[in-house]
Amino acid sequence: MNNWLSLISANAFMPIQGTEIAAKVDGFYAFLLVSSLISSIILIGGMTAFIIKYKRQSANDKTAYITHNTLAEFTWSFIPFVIMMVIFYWGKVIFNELRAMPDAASSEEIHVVGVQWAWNFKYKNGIKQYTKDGISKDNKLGNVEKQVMVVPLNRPVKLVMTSNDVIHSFYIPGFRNKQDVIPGRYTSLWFKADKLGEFQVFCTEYCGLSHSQMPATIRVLPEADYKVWLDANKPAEGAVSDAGKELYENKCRSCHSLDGTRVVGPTWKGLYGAKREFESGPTVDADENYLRESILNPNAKVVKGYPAAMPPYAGQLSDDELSQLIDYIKSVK
Ligand code: HEC
Ligand SMILES: [Cu+2]
Repeated sequence: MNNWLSLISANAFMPIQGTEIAAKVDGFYAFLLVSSLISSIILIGGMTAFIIKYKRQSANDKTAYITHNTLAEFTWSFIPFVIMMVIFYWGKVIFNELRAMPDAASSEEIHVVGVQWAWNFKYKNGIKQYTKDGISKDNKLGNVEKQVMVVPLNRPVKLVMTSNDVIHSFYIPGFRNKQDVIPGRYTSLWFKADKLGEFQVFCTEYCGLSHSQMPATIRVLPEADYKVWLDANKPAEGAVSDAGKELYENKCRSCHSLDGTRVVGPTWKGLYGAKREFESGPTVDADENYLRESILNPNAKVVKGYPAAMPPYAGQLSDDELSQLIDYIKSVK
């Protein structure tokens, strides 16, 4: 059923389905459309038929005295209820699938930074698809270079996203997937492209003058071509400073080890993804947002068994330095 449903909608007015999930979203959407259409026909058709059939014929026509009909009322409540629950459940299943990050996705992680008005991308191996200086205040006519995010075919990709200024929203219509991008916080999104080609990215959170022109494209390449692209564009050895490591050496090393030993603070070994317990409050998983908070505002959650001895780094580190440190912590396994 999903198939003919997604066919109707895909052919009618949706962009090409670039992922498996896109077809499911379209199937769901077509179901909403078709079921709404059928209900409208029944409702409006029935209403019209009754208007004609029970039209007052003469001055003596009297409306029968009817107060209620339990069976009719139950039926017109229960059937829509069942349909609503189907819609709710179906929507939830697809939503979960869109949101649940597969483990494999973290092996292909790309940083996305929204700025007024462009999208910047950074790869694990140091490739940067940045607008000049990472910002583009002057994109008044949308004439900023278009950033291209190159991704492999048939492999899940994880985006870790943030914003330099205001809220943006990263929307890939071809993948039927979208996520807000928020300053001071990381959000994430994943997809597995199963069609080659180029897919348009839109910003879907009104963010100022050139909002409609925040340019970016996702280019899906076969695995082999993707590898070639990665290698060809990789910054020269030495050009990618081990910025995160350097920051660690300079600022954090005195209190944090990499090998599991306890110094002043907890070791970073295996920290990313681990369950953290605190002096007070519930436990959390150490994800990007936890790491960010622990660096900027360490006293918000004090790790159990440790003194609140870490100085806050809010205002001391740039966004770039922060993400370099977080990447570095993530690499300490
Ligand atoms: C003066 C010592 C000190 C310095 C310097 C220091 N930290 Fe800490 N850090 C601590 C202590 C103590 C804790 C545990 C108590 C807490 O959670 O605040 C901690 C906790 C953390 C945590 C949470 C760890 C966990 O196990 O959940 C992170 C992440 C962190 N620090 C990152 C950094 C980074 C990045 C730097 C360098 C920019 C840094 N720290 C510099 C002392 C320090
Ligand atoms: Cu925007």
